[in-house]
Amino acid sequence: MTDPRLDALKQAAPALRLKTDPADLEHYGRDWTRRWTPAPLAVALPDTVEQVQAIVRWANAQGVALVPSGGRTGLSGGAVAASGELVLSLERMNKVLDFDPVDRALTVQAGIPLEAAQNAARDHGLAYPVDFASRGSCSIGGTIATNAGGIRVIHYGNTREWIAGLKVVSGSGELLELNRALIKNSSGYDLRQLMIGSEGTLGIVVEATLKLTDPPPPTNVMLLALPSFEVLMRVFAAFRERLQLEAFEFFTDVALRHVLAHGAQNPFDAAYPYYVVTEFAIGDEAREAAAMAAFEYGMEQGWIVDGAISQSDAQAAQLWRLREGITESIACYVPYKNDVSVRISAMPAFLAEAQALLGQAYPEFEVVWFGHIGDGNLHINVLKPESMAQDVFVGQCEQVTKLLAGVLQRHAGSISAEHGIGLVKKPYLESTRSAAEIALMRGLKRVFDPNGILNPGKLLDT
Ligand code: 2HG
Ligand code: ZN
Repeated sequence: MTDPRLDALKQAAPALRLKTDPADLEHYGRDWTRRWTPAPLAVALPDTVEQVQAIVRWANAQGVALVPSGGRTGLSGGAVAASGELVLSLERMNKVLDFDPVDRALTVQAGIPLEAAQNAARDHGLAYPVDFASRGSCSIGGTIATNAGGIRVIHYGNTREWIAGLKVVSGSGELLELNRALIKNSSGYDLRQLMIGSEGTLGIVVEATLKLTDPPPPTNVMLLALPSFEVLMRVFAAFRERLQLEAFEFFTDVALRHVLAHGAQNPFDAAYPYYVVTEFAIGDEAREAAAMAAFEYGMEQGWIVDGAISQSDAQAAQLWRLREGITESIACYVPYKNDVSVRISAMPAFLAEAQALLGQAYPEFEVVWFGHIGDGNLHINVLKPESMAQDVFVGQCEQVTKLLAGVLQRHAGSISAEHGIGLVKKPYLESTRSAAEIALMRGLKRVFDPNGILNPGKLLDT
């Protein structure tokens, strides 16, 4: 017997695809956090904006919560459906709708994978520069929901900088056309920017117009070995002063060991405690000389103890794998993830305090440090010992995160740099946002989603 609410949905949108098989419910009900047991009511896979609107109206009428769903590569539980929600998957709405060479803009449906949008931009001789390791699986809608960052923020900024316009279905089912891809538009509140990073709690993004830019310059990739954590920000300052950086990423020997165990190649014969992968523009002699000068300066200062430079695209990809492969290589340990940020200027003091705290708090757990150090963003993954129950492990990590949130607050940082708050970071939101801000956020939620059907319990308690 089908649920009468689903019968009503079929009547409201007869052509809508619905999935209710247990395997589908499990697949679509979880994201990469793997902490919650998926338990959605069903999965809806609309093909059109009208179907999305019909689902939202039905959800309001029936009092069913909706979980907007893209590639579910999120790491904060933002796309988890564990309480009888309807998963609204945008995966069938995955097309490029328009390219405008004059505007240098690409209009896509929200379910298109990031990599497919990047490829479409490249086919037109341009680039969509937001980029990170899950590019093949995540969706543009998901990157908008979290204001995703990634490995090129240092040069290009976050997703927020690259969204010219959005079509969004609000919590009451209206279709909003936000900013209509205008460059200049000083006509009141910018609701497009409000939607970016709202984690599916204010509206469902159905279409986006992406700004495109010139293709990236020719680049080279260097792997640097560093003797200590303390020199990291000095190396960054020296490289940023001399080079046009496209990326500046850091990881530890612990991270490297995991990636190597997953089949990556180590260009060094010796082991070192800290590493940087940096990509920078080349193309003329001056730039190439500057890269060598930065490296030599770091060696002279004793801040760099070894280095490797890519001689081909294949070698560049090999060096990148050492950094981009980290998340996958430790996924089997169901890590507890921190994704924190401070201003770059606050990084040295924050790092010293965070290292002291975590060294003391986690004497028995393996802790993997890596991240977008050039943006002031660190990923600190704590690995669960095999013999420890997941809830005991998470409970211990949550106690430590409270202390880490205190350190972040003192350094005016953020508990979520780029993964979003979702379910995982919700208890610590007050460390980053003031009570007045949170009250305003709640008010906005009520305006856009009066019946609280959009991703309830994510980001804010309902
Ligand atoms: C990355 O930078 C992603 O590779 C994932 O943001 C980070 O797994 C993580 O903690
Ligand atoms: Zn990251």
